[in-house]
Amino acid sequence: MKNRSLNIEKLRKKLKTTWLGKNLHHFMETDSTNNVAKALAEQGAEEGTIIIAETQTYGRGRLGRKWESPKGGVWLSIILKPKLKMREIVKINLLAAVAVAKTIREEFKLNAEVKWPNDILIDRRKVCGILTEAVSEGDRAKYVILGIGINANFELAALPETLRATATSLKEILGKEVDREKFICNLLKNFEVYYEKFKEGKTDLILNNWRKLSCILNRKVQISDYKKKFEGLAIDIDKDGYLIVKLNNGILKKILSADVTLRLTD
Ligand code: BT5
Repeated sequence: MKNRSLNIEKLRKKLKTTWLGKNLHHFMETDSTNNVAKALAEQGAEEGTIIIAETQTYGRGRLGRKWESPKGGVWLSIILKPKLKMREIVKINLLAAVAVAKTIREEFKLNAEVKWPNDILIDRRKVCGILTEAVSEGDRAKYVILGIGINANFELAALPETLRATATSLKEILGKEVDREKFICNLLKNFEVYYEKFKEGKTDLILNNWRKLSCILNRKVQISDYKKKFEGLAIDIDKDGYLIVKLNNGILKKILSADVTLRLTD
C-alpha cells in the first residue's frame, strides 16, 4: 500500500530496547514532533519518550529553517535527560548521526556518511537531518529534545523542486519502500546502545565512529556563519565535538555547531 501509516503494534512488538521508546506517542499529523516532545517534557515525561508523526505541518530545521515532512518519512523526537552542560549537547547530535548512518548502512548496505554537525548524506545528498534542542536549568540541560528526520518512503517529487538536487530518500535510491517499523526499531536499538556508552563516559568511541563515517574530514569545506564565509580544511572533531578547521592561512579554528553550515567544495 502506498505511504501507509506506521503499524504501531508491529513497532512495539519488534522494539528490542531496554528503555528507549517504551513510552511512544504516534500522530497522523502534528506541527513539529519537537514541539510535542517539549510540551510533554515540560509535563514531566520520562527519558526515552518518543513522538512520531506521519507528517509535520511545521517541521523545523536549525536556525528557523523549514524541514519538509511529507508522508512516508520518519519524523521522530526523543526526550533525553542527560547530565550535560549546555555546551556539551553537540555530542548528542554526533551520537545520533552515528546511530542513523550505521543503521542505514547495516540495513540497506548504502554508503551513508555524516556531515558535521547534523546531516546524513548518501552520494552527497541529504537523506536525514537532526535537530537537537535543549532547555537549560542554570548551565545544565534540564532536558534535550532530539529530533530526527529521515527521508524514507517517498519519492523526490514529494519535496519542493528547490531541494531535489541536494536531497534524496531511501525509496528513491532503493527503488522500493523500506520497512519503516523495522528500520525505526533498529535505529532506536543502535541509538540506545551508543547513548549508554556515552553515559558511561565512552565519548571516544562515539567520536571515533563519527570520524570513520565522516565525509568531510581531510576535505576542503566552506563555512558560513551569519557574518561571513571562509574556507579551510576540515581536520578533525575535538573531544567536545567541535569541528577543527585549518584555515588557508594555517590557523586552526574551532567551529561551534549553532551558527555554521558546511558546504563541500570538491
Ligand atoms: C536539519 O536542519 O537538517 C534538521 C532537520 C530536523 C528534522 C526533524 S523531523 C523530526 C523533528 N521535528 C522537527 O520539527 N524537526 C525534527 P538544517 O541543517 O537547518 O537543514 C534544513 C535545510 O535542509 C532546509 O533549509 C532545506 O534546505 C533542507 N531540507 C528541508 N527539508 C528537507 C528534507 N526533507 N530532506 C532534505 N533536505 C531538506
